[in-house]
Amino acid sequence: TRRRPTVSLLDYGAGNVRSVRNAILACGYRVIDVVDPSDVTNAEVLIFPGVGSYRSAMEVLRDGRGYDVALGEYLRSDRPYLGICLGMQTLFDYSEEGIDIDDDGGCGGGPPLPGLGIIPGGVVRFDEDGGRRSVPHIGWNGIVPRMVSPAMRHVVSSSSSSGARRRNDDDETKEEEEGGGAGGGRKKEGGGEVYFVHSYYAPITTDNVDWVLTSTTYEGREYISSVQRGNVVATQFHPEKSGKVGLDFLRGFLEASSGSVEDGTLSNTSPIPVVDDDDVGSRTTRLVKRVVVALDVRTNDDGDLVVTKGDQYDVREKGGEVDDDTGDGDGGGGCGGRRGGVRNLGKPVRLAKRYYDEGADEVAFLNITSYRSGVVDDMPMLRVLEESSKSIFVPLTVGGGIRSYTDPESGASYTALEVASRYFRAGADKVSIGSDAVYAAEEYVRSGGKRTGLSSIETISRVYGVQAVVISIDPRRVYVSSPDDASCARWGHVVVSLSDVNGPIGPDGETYCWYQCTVKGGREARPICAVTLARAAESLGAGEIMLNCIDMDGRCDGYDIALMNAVSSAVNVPVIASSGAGNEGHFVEVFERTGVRAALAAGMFHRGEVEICSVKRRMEERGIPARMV
Ligand code: 1PR
Repeated sequence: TRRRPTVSLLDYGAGNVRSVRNAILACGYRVIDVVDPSDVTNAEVLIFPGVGSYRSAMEVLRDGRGYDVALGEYLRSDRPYLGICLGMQTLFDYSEEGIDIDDDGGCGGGPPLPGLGIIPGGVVRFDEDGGRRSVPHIGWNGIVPRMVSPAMRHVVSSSSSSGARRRNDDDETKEEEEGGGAGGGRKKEGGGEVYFVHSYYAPITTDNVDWVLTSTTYEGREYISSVQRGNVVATQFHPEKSGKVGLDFLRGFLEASSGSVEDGTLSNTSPIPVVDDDDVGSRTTRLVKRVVVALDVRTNDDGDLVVTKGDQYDVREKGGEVDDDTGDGDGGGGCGGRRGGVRNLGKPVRLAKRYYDEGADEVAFLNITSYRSGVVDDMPMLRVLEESSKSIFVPLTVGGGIRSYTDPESGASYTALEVASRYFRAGADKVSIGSDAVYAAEEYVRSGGKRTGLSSIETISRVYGVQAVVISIDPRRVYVSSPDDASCARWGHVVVSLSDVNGPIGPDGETYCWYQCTVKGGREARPICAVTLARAAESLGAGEIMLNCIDMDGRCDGYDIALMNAVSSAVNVPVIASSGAGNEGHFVEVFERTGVRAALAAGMFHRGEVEICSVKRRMEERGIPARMV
């Protein structure tokens, strides 16, 4: 048997590399950290999971200690290397990421930042041609192989494209054995998608085409999704976040590297071109619509951390003891008085792992009692993330309590960035900001659109990238009788019509409403509307919007279509629809009728009423792209 080489991990502390580490461990390899440029020189296999910004990555490599020289020599001598995301982008000659972007999306000037110059060409922004594309490109997309290499052999057979989707033979056999399952013998589609999250991309040029291992299409633009030459492999996508497909890719790379380390034939992983250019041109990939599961987490009356779920944000059983829980739940459902214990729907890590196995594209943990105290010392939640990230290889979001905070006992103060950093180090890929985003947006609007650079949204996105900052909006309907309601006009609230949507209409038959933002999990109403908040948050640097609706939460009546439309048409960043899903059809409806790019559900999955795979099957039947597992 081959000796497994030790993997050296180049971690410069800018984000979540825990999941890369966990993915390598899950493949059965040992990991050591690079702490000095000589560790690069002496590495058997080097993995560079670039996170953060291009500028911060290059600054670390060029900080005078000699990482750039050591890495350049390592790469030029064709030693086993896997770069991920920025770890691929830094291989190019330059990136435009360092160039300031104007408010109108144009380049504000300044030269591109030089990279390592291993691969000819540069890295440019997706909306470089006038801001038509939504950035960042977040989610699961296909990859079209242009070559076959040992690292890719698991992936190539199952990669997807809308024009000529390939099928995985294993899937076919299994499906036939199962007699077609609920699909009634329908051939399985999809599979093989991998997870992307980036705003900049490397175009294919005649100078770099012989490096291109796979290409991917995003909103009509074909670009380089992975490269390989000899033992140097790099991916724009995140294998460590791409479920089983990603782990197979990583394992393939590590196995191929084991051979090259052992017998000294350093180029034995060279890829073989399999697809000619004309063929590739006709095959485009597509971004699937994501199915997200949310786990509302809190401590129950016995002190255990449990997954719970409310109705209109009230998580207590109806009836039972007098609630002495300092107002918990009073805001959402307006249900004070006599209520029972906190609903316990399971243990967070176990439940999240089950959803990962069943095909969740993303899992979000929300600490719903974070309004009470600071979360810097929130060890249980940090442990949930640490444990989850060992066995869950899709993106993990954590929300609740992402704000600056002073510990009342010790008097120690923490910035929102410090709080977020704790969660990133524990394994989160994104943080979701609720209440603090409302305050920041109000300030932004009050100042006439000035960015202070100090808000949690700005500070966290500057260090970890916009894709790492999700804004969780908790609005409640305020009914009005006319679209021209005078007070809405005065405050700039966006009024929508409810004549054609799910859920209740106003108590006096009103068929219009605006969506009032709340803080502290629905306990306090604020003067800003959800659309204004979403726009302001995007301007401040949010990369995604998780759009709840207190009126629809837990009702199983479907999403608030009017709200989803109002917000998704007002911003360019992806919107995740949330609150109200009760069956597969609700997912189809929100994807068909609105511009949301993901849909989230909680209760229906926790109660075992609907399975993730049946949601996705229904989506595929209706022509909505889904990641089939
Ligand atoms: O304000 O930054 O500390 O964040 C607090 C976070 O906790 C916010 O993301 C807020 O949405 C969440 N939260 C606070 N209180 C509650 C509660 O339920 N009492 N949960 C709460 C919000 C909304 C979704 C829910 C969907 C889908 N939960 O997570 O899972 O509505 O549910 P459904 O499919 O069953 O209808 P901060």
